[in-house]
Amino acid sequence: MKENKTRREFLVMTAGAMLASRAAFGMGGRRPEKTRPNIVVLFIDDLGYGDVGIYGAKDVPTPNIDKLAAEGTKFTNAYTICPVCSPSRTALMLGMYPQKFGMNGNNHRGHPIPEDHPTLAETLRDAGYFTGMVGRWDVGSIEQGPLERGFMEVARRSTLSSDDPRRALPNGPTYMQQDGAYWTEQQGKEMADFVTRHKDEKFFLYFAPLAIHYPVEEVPQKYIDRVPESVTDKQRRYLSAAMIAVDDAVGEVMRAIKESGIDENTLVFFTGDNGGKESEGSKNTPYRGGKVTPWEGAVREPFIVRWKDTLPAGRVYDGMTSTLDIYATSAAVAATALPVRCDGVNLMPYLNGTKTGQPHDTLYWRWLDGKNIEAGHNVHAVRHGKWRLMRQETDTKWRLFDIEADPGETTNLADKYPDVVEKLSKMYKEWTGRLPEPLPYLRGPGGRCPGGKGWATPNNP
Ligand SMILES: [Ca+2]
Repeated sequence: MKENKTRREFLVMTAGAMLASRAAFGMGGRRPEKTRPNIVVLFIDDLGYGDVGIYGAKDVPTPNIDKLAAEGTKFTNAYTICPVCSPSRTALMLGMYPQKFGMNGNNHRGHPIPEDHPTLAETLRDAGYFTGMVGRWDVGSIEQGPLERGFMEVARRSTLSSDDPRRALPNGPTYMQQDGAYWTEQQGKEMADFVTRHKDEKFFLYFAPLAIHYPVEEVPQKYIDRVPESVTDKQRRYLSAAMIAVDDAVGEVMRAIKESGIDENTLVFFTGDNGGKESEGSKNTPYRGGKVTPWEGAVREPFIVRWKDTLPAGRVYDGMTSTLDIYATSAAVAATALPVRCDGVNLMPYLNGTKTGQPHDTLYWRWLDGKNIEAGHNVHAVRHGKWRLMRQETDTKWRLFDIEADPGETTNLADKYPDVVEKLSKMYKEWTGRLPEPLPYLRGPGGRCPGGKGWATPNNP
């Protein structure tokens, strides 16, 4: 990131951003340093709506995540912007629809993100935050790793040696470290370590574990032993065990935050990058489908926000929100300007009751991974009010669902409500009409994360 470009973009402050900032703080200027919170984003890979206890998963014990919700706000109408990883992660890090610069699917992975678009890490770093990442990246080009795009520390991953027999696992080894440690468990310790070392600074911590992405079969037996006996499906047992490990990691970082005495001054987000993969044992109940499907379960996500003593505890919020809002909310609480090209909304006024109505009236999806069109990998969708309009590339007509009355998308209402189809399809056409042509398929590796073990910094990558 070129410093001068960053500053130029920061200077472009809209009246809206200033007002939102003032509304969030109930004051006219920059928030006093002592009340700007630390920001923690817990972004779980392939997290199904039905994979979290507080969201109805009776077969997955997630006491630490459930506690986050009990002490904060549980969202019931929250979305990610894509049914697959890379566009979703890019949207989180840039606070905008990546379709606005041509990225529409994982096949666009590896293209650079615009140099003059500061990432959330760059924005918070420039606002005085110490920025750290634990997990995977999958944003931008190979040259745009997390250390190049705003993170000051990145927990390095280590992998098994080439002669380790566990390499024989299908798709593995992915979760096991060279010393036999389970990566998700190690990452919980790394988060706690980061919090403890930076408790006296303002920090931004981004946790993006591979879990609960496949291959969940690598989960150690000690986690499988904690899965309720009532879970008899083998794959669901693996997935539930992997989710228990994620929950432990969430517990680790929350313990470190509380023990460091910064509990009331830390804003925590918890959500996932896309819906759960059903063939891996995930559930997206009550929604249909999951990861890499055209259905609601691909993009509806658990979403929890916790800020002790600033936001009320135990609240359920049903306003429509997006992962895009994490950037906007973070910029507001950090009292820094939101880049004008961002699409998200500052959620704080909605959560503290100073603003009513919907954060978003309409959300759009355009997922293009068209090498597999027959499998439904090209999806166009609009959510507006209670309606979900959706069309796969192979469809000749739009499908329309009342997603509130029919979360399982069992009844296509397109013929019954042609006026709604016309209105929403027109809105979609106007949205896509403002987008550039999709980038060529590249299917590159995305941004790299440093190898080795321990903490990497720009001077020690
Ligand atoms: Ca994913």
